[in-house]
Amino acid sequence: KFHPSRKITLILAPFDGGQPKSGVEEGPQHLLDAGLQSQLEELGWTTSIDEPLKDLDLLGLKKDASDVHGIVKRPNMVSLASQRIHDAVKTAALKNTLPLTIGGDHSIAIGTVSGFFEAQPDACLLWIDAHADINTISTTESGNLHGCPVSFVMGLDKESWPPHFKWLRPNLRADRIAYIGLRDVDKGEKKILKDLGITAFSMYHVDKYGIGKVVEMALKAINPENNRPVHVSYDVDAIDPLFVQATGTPVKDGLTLREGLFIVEEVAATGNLAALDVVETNPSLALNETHVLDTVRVGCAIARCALGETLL
Ligand code: 5AB
Ligand code: MN
Ligand code: MN
Ligand code: MN
Repeated sequence: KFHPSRKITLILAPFDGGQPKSGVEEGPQHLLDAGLQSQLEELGWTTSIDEPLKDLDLLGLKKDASDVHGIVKRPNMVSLASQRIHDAVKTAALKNTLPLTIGGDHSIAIGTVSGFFEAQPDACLLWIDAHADINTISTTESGNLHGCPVSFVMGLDKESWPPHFKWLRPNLRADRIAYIGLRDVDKGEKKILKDLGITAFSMYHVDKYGIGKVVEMALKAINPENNRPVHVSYDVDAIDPLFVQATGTPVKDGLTLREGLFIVEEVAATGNLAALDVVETNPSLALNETHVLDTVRVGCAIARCALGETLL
């Protein structure tokens, strides 16, 4: 319904500054090499590629030990990258194309979510992840900004923000986000989720209700009339490491591959998917080539299922 044009803007975000492990910046190229673009075209989409981080490379944006703000690592690098991605996503959405952003680490969602919600203020967000990524500058113990994007787009603890994020205008409300797949949530994050009454389904809920009911409840909470554009931010570590080995922060006891794909199949069926991120594929962390191929194939499958591929 939101995309009668069936046009995708593929936004490549080869970025690793939100966490310490290198290799995650190779994610986008691996998905492209695996044929992502032609797979989406086969589903009836036209695709064009936008590479917002090419310019940052030209600017010589590298991991720099002096780029710190208290415990927070690389605020300047993350801010510059996410601002560029914000602009790319917003522009793609305003042109009535569907922004599909391929990461890169999950800090880039500071840009994807804030940019998409500027174009579509009525949107809602489904965050598929083993982690809640809602640490604030005050609660983060790692200082890695890929654990913080949700708190930024919600404007939590804004007084403590590194000055680099002055450009960012928080635009996500607590009643417009729901989580599925959680199983490694920090103490401070649990308190935030509880205090703000955020809809969150952990693996406990998936076991208790089944994935079908969980997806139904999640969508009902953030999109009761099924009339809002849906942004899905999909961290591949939501899926069990049995299927997704090549990722930076794997957590056992996760979604099966079918459960993981079912979530986006259901969103596709609503007709309201309007933006998608697929992040945290890190080919360098695989033990062997099969693991790389498995993980990259899962990344492509998430995108295909979200964009309309069905089993029958
Ligand atoms: B990911 C942790 N909560 O803040 C932190 O992979 C992990 O984007 C964050 O979900 C994981 O460092 C970030 C311990
Ligand atoms: Mn803006
Ligand atoms: Mn995660
Ligand atoms: Mn994440």
